[in-house]
Amino acid sequence: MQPDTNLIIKQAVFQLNKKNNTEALRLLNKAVSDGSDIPGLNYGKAIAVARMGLVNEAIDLLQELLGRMPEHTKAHKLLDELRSLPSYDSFNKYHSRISIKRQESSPWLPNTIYPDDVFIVSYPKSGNTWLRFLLANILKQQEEINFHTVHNYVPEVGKQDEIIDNLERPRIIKSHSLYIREYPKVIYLIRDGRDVYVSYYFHRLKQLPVDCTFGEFLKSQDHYPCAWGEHVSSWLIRRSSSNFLIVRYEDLIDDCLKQLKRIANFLSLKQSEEQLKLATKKSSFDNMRRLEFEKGRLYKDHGPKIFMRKGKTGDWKNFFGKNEKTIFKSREGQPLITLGYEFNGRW
Ligand code: PPS
Repeated sequence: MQPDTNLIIKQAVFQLNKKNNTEALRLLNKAVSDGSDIPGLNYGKAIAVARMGLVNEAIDLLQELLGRMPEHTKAHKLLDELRSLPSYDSFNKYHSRISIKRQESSPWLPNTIYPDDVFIVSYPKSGNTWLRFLLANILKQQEEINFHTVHNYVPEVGKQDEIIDNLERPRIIKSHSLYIREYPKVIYLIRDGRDVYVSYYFHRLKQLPVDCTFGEFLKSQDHYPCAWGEHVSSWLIRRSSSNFLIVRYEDLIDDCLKQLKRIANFLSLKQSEEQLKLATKKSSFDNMRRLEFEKGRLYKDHGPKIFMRKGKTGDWKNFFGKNEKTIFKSREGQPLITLGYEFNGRW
């Protein structure tokens, strides 16, 4: 084992003792992806995910560990403890906010799940529609993809279930679900949480009291399906899995074609570079904005006034004063650092 990996594991134990579970899990996953093959790492991961309310995942980790180290007494003890919880559902109800969300997550499942299903998952306002346009433009090159037709090729779970039932396989489905293990293959789209909340504020403006400021919206619990940080943290558990791809909104802005190649590779799509280029052109901000203005969109009544609002990174700087920064940092400062948007809390 590299000395660096030793240090990472020490840091993970430190974070675990401080109950910084997301950070501990990130470090343990890093140790694994750096090549460390210590079965005992699963014990630390199991503690972290169990504390996050993901009991079944913790049980899986412990079983895997005990398969390799049957004499690990602490793992046996924790496994017994988790199994003796009154029931998974009651544990959810009383012990973990994340799990309560998971329990409510059946609306996030289509009628049937196939092993080749792909889910494009994101917290709201992270650029999901952009990704849907990109993929629909790859899959249906002869058709005009606009805000009325995109749902026919990349429908949203819970909203277009009938379309999903009749979709050609492998199906590509949009979702805003918190972590859910049933999704076989996932592209998880991430955007800087500060920009997300600004975009979300404008999305919700029609439903908010007329005098609601951005700061008030940020402070409220009125964020569906949860706070941004909770959403991204819940999905990081799958970070090192081979059927999980993280795409960043900021990278799409930077070099959309490069990201589309990564995505095409992940989905084993055989399109040529020219075809991918064309899809990025058809899904550019300006073209999607033109389509919104010329052709309109679904759900216009309760959605934002203008969906294609700015499409920029760093717009948060225009909306975050001292107060907004304090609110965000205290609630979601850590995931921002974990995801590499900041190095520390001094921003
Ligand atoms: S939703 O309602 O949750 O499905 O919203 P979502 O599609 O995830 O995110 C909407 C934001 O993505 C921006 N967007 C784009 N940015 C750059 N280029 C393209 N092509 C693009 N398409 C959508 C959209 O403008 C929203 O961000 P803001 O910051 O509000 O402009």
